[in-house]
Amino acid sequence: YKSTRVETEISYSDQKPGTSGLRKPVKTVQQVNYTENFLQSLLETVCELEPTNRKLLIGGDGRYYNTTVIPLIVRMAAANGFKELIIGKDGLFSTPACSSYIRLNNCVGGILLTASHNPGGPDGDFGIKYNVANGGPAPDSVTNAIFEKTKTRTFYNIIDPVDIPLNAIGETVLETDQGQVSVRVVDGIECHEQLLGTIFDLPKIKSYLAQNNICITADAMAGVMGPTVHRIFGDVLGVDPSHLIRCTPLPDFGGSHPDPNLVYAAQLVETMKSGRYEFGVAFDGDGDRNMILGKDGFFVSPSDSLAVITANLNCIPYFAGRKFAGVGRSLPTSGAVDQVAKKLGFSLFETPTGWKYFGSLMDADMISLCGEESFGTGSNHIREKDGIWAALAWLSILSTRECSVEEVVKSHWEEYGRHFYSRHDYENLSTEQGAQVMAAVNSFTSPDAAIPQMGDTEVASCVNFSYTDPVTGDRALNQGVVFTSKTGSRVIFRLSGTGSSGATIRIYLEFYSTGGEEGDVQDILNPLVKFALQVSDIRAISGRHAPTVIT
Ligand code: VG1
Ligand code: CO
Repeated sequence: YKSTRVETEISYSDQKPGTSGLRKPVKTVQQVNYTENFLQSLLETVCELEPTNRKLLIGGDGRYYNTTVIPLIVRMAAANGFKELIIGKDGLFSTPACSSYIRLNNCVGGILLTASHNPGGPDGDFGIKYNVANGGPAPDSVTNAIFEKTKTRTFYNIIDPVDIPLNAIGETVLETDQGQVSVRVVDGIECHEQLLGTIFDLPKIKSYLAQNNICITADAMAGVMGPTVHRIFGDVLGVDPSHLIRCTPLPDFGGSHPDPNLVYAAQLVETMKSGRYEFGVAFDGDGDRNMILGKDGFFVSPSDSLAVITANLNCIPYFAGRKFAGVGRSLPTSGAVDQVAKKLGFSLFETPTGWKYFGSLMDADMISLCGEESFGTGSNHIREKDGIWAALAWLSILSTRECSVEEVVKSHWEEYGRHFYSRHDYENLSTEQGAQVMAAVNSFTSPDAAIPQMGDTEVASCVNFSYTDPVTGDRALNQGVVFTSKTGSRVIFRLSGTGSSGATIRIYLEFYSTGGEEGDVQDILNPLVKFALQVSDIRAISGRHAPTVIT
């Protein structure tokens, strides 16, 4: 195979990776040289940062266009001096499985073709994300270096077309003018599955389910987790395959929006309401997110999930044998876990949104567990959030405590108080409208701004959140505007960094009660919603009367 340096006339100015990689409509990515422009910049950056290791993982969530781009990555990586390329069978590798594989097989990193929970198909989104040698998403310093190169690119390197059958496990050795390149197609599940087997007592969970006749169900939302769900829930835990739904990965996720929340995973919610199952879980397109439901559709908010797992570490064998370093949560994730950390004496870190900020804390052994309100939970076994890990963590708790999801959560609220929590998203505003809303709320950070009351309490502070990584010293500015009331309620505004066009404003609402308060979450949060509408003027600015999605 001969390599060629292809001179290009077009570079692109819009290839800045967001919260979790580059995400664009498929149609955008199909522009001339668009993918090549990004990939060459990425590959060069990797070679500059890591001069010797040339072993690269290539995986993805199975969405449309992945199988077109995978051979392109092989050809460009080979032409740029990479020596060992590992690809998941059928191009599939869930995000947590990628993280496991990179770590356990000493890869320099991995290119993950995923736009996670964004819809797929020819009219959907495409994504390219880079993970570094620790298995976690590339930090800002790396993605910024890639972005700088994309803006002025004039060439890319590529070898002659190759034919790698992605549906067969095995090795192909390419003889190139750069030397030999080994391309291996591997089972994308095995490594992750084995790792999970060392973390949990799966036989114990299996016998608990069998002995108590407990039915559980899982919905993979036609994303990449389906085959893993069949292996772990089906083969290992003995769940009848008829209870495992949407487990065949589809390029367009069956037309669904593969985001496991109450809106998009409505099918699972309905199934759970039948009362037939004690436990239900849904995963997103790339398998890193999870939604946990109990019998009759009892919803576990992701922020509570993190707090509950932290309070029940003794149910998970992995934590029994090691020192527990501390917990991390993203800024907008509720303070439920803070209460647990305080009581149990764990240190707590509040980071900007996005998993990449947890990686350095884990590498430095400062946190062992972390989570986000956006249905992400995980531990330091890898450097990504891990949907199936979260499901198994919950099943470990249920089988150790021998009680229901609802009992676990309600007893948690009794002990620690309850954080009523919701997120209101206004999707697809124009970029200008998004900027206007953020400017409106940001104006309250000025010391002489008069801030209205939040419900019947005064606002104690309004800050624009910035973060300094305690390990690397890296700074992240402008991560969200936070209003905190005198009683600890919070209203936070931020711009989403995963959309593929326009602007999405996320409004996070949190009210803490120790009084055993009950009732509809949205009703209880209503005074905070009113406050949010008042300070942001979002309805007038956007012309919208309601959020697009409430979770
Ligand atoms: C969203 C979530 C964030 C999550 C990110 C990636 O980002 O809010 O918590 O880490 O998606 O998740 P944003 O910038 O749109 O709010 V995933 O499952 O795409 O890898
Ligand atoms: Co995801």
